[in-house]
Amino acid sequence: MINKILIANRGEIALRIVRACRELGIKTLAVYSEADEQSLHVQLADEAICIGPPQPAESYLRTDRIISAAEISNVDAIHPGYGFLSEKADFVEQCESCKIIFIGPSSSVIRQMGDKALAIESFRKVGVPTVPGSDGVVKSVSEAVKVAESIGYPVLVKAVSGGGGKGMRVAHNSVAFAKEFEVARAEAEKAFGDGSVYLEKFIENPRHIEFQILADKHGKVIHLGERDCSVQRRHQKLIEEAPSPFLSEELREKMGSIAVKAAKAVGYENAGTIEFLVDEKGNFYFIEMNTRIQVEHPVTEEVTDTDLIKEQIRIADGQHLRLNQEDIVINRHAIECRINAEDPLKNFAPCPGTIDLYYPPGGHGVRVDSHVYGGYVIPPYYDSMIGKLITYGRSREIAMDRMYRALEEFIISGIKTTIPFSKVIMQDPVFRSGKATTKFVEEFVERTNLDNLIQSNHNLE
Ligand code: MV4
Repeated sequence: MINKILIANRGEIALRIVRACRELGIKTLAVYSEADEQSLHVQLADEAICIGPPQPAESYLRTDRIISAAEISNVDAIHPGYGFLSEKADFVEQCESCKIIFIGPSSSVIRQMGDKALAIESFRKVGVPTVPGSDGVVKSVSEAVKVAESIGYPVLVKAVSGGGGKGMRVAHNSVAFAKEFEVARAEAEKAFGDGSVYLEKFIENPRHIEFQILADKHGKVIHLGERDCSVQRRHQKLIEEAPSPFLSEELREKMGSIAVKAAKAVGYENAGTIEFLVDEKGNFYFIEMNTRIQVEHPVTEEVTDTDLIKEQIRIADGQHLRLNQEDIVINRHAIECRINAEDPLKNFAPCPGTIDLYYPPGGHGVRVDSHVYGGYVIPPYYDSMIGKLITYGRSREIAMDRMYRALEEFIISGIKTTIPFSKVIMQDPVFRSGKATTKFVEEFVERTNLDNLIQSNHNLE
């Protein structure tokens, strides 16, 4: 039985985990850096231990200090949240050898899915549709050119250790290809210490649609439908929603059952996400599996009425999934806007500093997941997301109108945020029509006079 959990994270997700534990009657240990002493999760956890200076490499990534804290405080399990140690197979191995439950899949599945080419191969073998491309890693330029020619341009070179868009290069013809191939390999070597790359046909204007799955330790796997995360800027998601406005019920069922099949094939356990690209014609291709809880999990929670963090904990505790696939009936729509401390008028430059006023919105169909408050100082050491605003209702229309209303109500002063930007998107005809693809934000920024819109929409200061 899990009695106490160490939360190896910070910010809103750490607070989210504290809340789930409270409802389950599980004690919590927060570990925090010197920059996060005033954070809400530190104050709300039952115990807290400082694990070092602000820089992540000196605190949230220090596995030695985190394992020591776990042992001193006698915790049964560690919840890694997202980012930081959540997908570090070596850390999970350490937990396994110390008999501390890692709330997530096994180290071996994390390792397998962390190698993107191996993940694709594992799934392709069992009939999951993947993008036409190389059979795993391509070692030499001469071999790569041959494969690229047979795929047909444009071709994308991707890093095996990449993900989230890092180390990706597109080539539109054979002349450009040799150069992009070498650049991608050098970038991958520099960023990940692993220059291995693989090739895929470049899918133009895709949608990013990901399926949430839950798998218990007893072989039961279900999916909780999809999230559409097409509204991204430089591989940072800005707005996510569930269900996708693009999928037909037929396509949803097909992709969902394939996601379940994929998870079963690799012996997956705990919560996970199967990412697909979907083209204009409705062809879909597996690209990556995320072996963690994701930032955007609340939209799935709101449309399926589940608590994914609690489910993760119960699964890690060895309990049987109580949910059956038939229980997952989605008749609501949810949208999430990430609230980042960034200035949309200065190319989304981070804006750390002190939050002066903080009045979050409320009312029917509104959820705010955030660790901040009036007077909170946003440290400059971490990513700029300071919260998530989620709205939901019986239809997409209602969820969007509610989001606009909630954004309008949201007061955060003292720093710049992405709130006004999201407000403009909520009124945009392309977004409202449900036709946004991964090209949307770029095109939107180009055709929109943000100066005018943000000033006329945002009468704070
Ligand atoms: C692609 C692609 C087109 N074709 N793969 C970017 C992040 C990483 N998870 C995968 N990514 C892409 N892979 C093929 N074969 C286009 C993207 C892509 C993208 C994907 C999802 C969301 C936003 C994106 C923005 C640019 C490119």
